[in-house]
Amino acid sequence: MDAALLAELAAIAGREHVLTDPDVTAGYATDWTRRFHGLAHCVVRPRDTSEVARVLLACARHGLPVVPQGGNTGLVGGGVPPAGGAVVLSARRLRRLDPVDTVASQVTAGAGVTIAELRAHAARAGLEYGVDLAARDSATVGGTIATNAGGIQTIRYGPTRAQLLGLEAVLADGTVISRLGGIQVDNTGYDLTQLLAGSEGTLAVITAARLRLWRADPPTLTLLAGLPGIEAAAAVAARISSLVPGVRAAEYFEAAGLALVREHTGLPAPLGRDHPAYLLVDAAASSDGAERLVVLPELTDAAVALDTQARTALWAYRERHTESIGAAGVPHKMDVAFPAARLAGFRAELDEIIAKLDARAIVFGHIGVGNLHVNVLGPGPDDHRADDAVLRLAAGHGGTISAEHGIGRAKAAMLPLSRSAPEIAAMRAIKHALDPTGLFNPGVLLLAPGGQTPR
Ligand code: 2HG
Ligand code: ZN
Repeated sequence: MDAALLAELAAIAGREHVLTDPDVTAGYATDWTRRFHGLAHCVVRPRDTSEVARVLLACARHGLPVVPQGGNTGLVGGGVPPAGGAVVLSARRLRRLDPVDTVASQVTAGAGVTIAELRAHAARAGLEYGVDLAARDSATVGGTIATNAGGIQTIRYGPTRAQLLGLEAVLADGTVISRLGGIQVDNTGYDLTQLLAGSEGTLAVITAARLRLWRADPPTLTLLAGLPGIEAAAAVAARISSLVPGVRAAEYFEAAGLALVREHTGLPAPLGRDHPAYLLVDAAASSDGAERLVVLPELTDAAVALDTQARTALWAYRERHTESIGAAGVPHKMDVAFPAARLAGFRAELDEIIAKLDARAIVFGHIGVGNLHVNVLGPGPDDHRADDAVLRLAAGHGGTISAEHGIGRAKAAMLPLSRSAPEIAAMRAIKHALDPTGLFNPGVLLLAPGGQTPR
């Protein structure tokens, strides 16, 4: 890597915040799944917005692309550099965390604050941040905005973009756009905040955000039910939502995933007997809500937990899926979503497709919002056949190829399954207008011109 650029970056961020030792940069160049890795020329860790701007200008001058990265918990290769190399701009030192505005129920947080830190900060003020996910201890504000992360509370509060009141971000030419005033209704032209949400680091580096907080409404009831299949799980989830107020999560997993979790964690069987499918529901309901639920005729084998310790124990069966699958191999992760009525049709055909590829699929997810995570184990990291087949099947059943993880590098070639040619052309026009030289995240979301052809 260009010694002159290294010297410039060191002058901007300090020598100790420009990392070049391959043993250290490897952690920034490989994603959480271990499926995606590339070449980090170096990792630079600016400490504020003006350093970010200067880093971008220096990289642009030297013609090196920049990959913005938060907690590196993404699952589609969107936050790691490509094989051709890039400078990784780690946002983890952007740790501004303002006092909570309890009158407006808002807070301003830097991109490098983790979701767990933000949630704890809000809780100390008696409020709640609407997004929660298993990666909460590492996933950052900036990364979850860039990917429009969902998580377990999407059913209640919507995805990350629904929490956003404004952003501060640095564009490719080093200019800063900032809307951190927290105005709830602002109808003054293009909504740049929402444009950057879900843009996967392809348009700007997000440095801070103004976020909506909610009146704390903690779950008081967790129910785990064993059911005959996905159709029953979707129907029971819908029925529960109509019976008890405040459903905060409606999650799904299956026997194969449960077996992996138990093997990995040593946890005992959760219910009296085994079932093909399981539904886990969190609700902010009182104990009479629990009484209303347990008499549902569909719930022939279910556990209800009312205290934190028992609730956490039930959640472990769902939350520990990702790590347990990761312990069994390098998974191919698909993150698809359907209208509720189409879930069962997709699920019924999935096994047949996977069996043909001599692989196995673990299916779980946020059934309350129609989102399934299909994790395929078996194929090598560069074998795309399972990805292609599952995503095509999803599109054929009226689904989307990404509900909450984004497109990243993993699915850029498959974007036409979910977006029309005119939509992709409009996205390219936006990309070109904001990042004319292609400084940010080449090959993520939109295939690089002249790159690999759509599959
Ligand atoms: C979850 O819902 C995350 O736990 C990760 O979105 C999903 O590992 C996955 O495929
Ligand atoms: Zn998820």
